[in-house]
Amino acid sequence: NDRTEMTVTWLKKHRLIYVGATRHPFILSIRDGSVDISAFKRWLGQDYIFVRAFVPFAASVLLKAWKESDDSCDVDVILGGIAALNDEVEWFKKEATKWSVALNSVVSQKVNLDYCRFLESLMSPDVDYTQAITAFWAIETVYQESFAHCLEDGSKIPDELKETCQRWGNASFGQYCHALQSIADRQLKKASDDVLAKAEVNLLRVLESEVEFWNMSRGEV
Ligand code: HMH
Repeated sequence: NDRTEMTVTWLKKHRLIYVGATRHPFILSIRDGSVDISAFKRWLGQDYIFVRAFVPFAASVLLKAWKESDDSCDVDVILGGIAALNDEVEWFKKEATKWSVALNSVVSQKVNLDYCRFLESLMSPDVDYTQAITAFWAIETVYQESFAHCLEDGSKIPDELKETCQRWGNASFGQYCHALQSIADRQLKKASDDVLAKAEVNLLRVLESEVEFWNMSRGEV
């Protein structure tokens, strides 16, 4: 089996679910301007909770890169991601004020709790760097692909949602996702069959969780 660009092979193999995660009706509604503002506010509150759990996960990936990677550049890429998360947390607070969402009284929905628990399971020292970086890449990439699609030609995003789309859809976030993808591909190339199988299962779990997260934002679960 050819292991060059394993991530590309997997996204082709699991294309339906990937498209489901990156072209979800919620995202399409932002793109065409028909988005239900109460759904957007629900997403904002829930994603703030998710991002707060994503920070320690990112820190765990950084730690694994430092311990297990042959290439010290990995740490720099991940550190850049953590720096962006710092801005992101502040942005959520500002955005919540703008939309009158009280972040401290948002209750985590089941889908979000399950996703955050999955992140926590990936923080375990028993999960190796290859598995962790592959999941990390997938999580960031779903948002990048989704919001970049909102910004493509022909979109009718409401002005007050442009900043949200820019946050994840901008070109430099795209480059960061590509850097994560190269790292994941390099690690997957030299992984054992067992680790490879686990990384693929985790990828599917991420994609399913992302679809559920958008569904939840639309009030469907
Ligand atoms: C649910 N997935 C979810 N939230 C996010 N903020 C990201 C991915 C990207 O950081």
